[in-house]
Amino acid sequence: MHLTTSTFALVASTLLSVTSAHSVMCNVFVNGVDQGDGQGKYIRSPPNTDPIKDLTSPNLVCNVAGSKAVPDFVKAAAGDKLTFEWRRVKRGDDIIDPSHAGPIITWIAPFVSGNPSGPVWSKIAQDGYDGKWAVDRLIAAKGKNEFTLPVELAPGQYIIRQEIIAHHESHKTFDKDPSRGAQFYPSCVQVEVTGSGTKIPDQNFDFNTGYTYSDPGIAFNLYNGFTSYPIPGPEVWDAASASSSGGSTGGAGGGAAAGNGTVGAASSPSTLSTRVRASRETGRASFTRSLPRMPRLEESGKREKEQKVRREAKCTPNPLG
Ligand SMILES: [Cu+2]
Repeated sequence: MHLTTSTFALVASTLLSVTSAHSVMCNVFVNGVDQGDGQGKYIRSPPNTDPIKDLTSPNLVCNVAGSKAVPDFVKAAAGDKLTFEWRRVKRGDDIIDPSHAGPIITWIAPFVSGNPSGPVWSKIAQDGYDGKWAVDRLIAAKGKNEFTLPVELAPGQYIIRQEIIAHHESHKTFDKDPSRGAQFYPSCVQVEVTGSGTKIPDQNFDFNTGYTYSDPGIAFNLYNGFTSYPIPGPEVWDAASASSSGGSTGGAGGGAAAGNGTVGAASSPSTLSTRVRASRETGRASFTRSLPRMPRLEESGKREKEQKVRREAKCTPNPLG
């Protein structure tokens, strides 16, 4: 089969627009106050903006760099309004290609320095489709998605994971056709919560088992005259009705056996973060490593290339506003 030059150009430009049409979270606002560029600082930023499509991958949780803690935490109080900003590469760019129709879902889990995989997540916000998609609203809001931290949330360190799920290729699923499938753009932010709340999120959702290729909110056909969209996962966590964390038996994140005969937890820590840390360190040695060093320029060429991508994806303030 012969392709004309113009066909080649069309194909090339289509590929280019697709590969450059992704999005990445850049920074966070707390009650409208910009917390500054968060990439690699308080956001576990991936080295590129490629989507995750394999539902069994550990990268589905916090993207490809999600198992590495970053140095900083966003400080916010329970009840504060958080705004997460997404951009294609950097501030001042476009947001995300409108073809990437889909929901934006926000989750929380107790902080761990490693990959927060397993049944530790609770949904705290979601936006799907009501004639317009969450992604349409994201674009209209110049890349910003707002939600409120539950006022009942117990103080401590958490990871807040926000994902865009793009459905432009999810009429086929990744397990059947790896060139297709729902595209997940997960981004994880380290947040230290203050306040006098007492509730620890307890939905215990596990992305690697809770999200499936048969889920109608994942195997979703955008080109079939749909009128509604079932957002995947549980309903938003009902903090007001959740049981309080007070008392020595309140294991954070569900299944964590905090305080059960382990040295680190013996003193009945008073905050979520210390309790979680105690159970992790005593139960799972792999989580006890110290904070990772930042990538170094003099390391391998591959690392340099990743660094270059990361630098290009940095959210430098836009001088034009
Ligand atoms: Cu994309």
